[in-house]
Amino acid sequence: MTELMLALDVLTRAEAMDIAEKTYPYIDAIKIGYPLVLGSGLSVARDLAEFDLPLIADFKVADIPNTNRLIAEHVFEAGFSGIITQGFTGRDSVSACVDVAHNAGGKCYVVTEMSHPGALDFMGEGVAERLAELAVECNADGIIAPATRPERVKALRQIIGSKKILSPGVGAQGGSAEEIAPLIDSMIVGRSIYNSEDPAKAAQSYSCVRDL
Ligand code: O7M
Repeated sequence: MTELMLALDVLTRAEAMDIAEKTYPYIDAIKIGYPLVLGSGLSVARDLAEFDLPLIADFKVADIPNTNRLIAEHVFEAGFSGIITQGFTGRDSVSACVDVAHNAGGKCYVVTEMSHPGALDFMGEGVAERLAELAVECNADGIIAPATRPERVKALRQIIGSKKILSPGVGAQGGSAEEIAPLIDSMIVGRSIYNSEDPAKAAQSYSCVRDL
């Protein structure tokens, strides 16, 4: 089954709680990042805990190992169950996030190739494969790979085996839910749900592709 992860990139706590309230029966996890946390504070994680879903911190952490560790400790103390880190900072920085996550009983995911067109300026074929290898070597729980390029997801799957693939880019960025669902473990969807006139119905429609 392909899970549905809501990218809750709204700007206020009130909007976040409203969208989560409407969609939680149809989603498997919530991902929040800078847009919501800078608008509402890290404590929004505690409010979202009421929906009893895995909560992933998407700060795409990208610093030296000590700073990564400090960031990751804040994240897990705040109540998140997972963290997303960049991989290009190298194995010691990635390992710092993985270690804190696993010590807290949480998960760590590594960005390999991003979903937008500009990602190919630096992160395309070759680099993404190396980042996926690094994710495996560092014992990360999975990778982020682009729903906008299913053929790249297939290539990265060869490297990571049964580790998780979390994939953004469906809907607003043009990726097809039906095409990507069989290739991944979790589909990350934001605007097509939270900007919809009926977020519950939109989430439900994405959750229908789960079993493809
Ligand atoms: O469905 P959208 O386009 O509104 O939102 C997609 C979400 O996925 C949004 O939170 C992005 O920041 C995130 N994302 C990408 O869109 N592309 C990537 O390559 C990586 C991410 C991401 O989640 O990285 C962890």
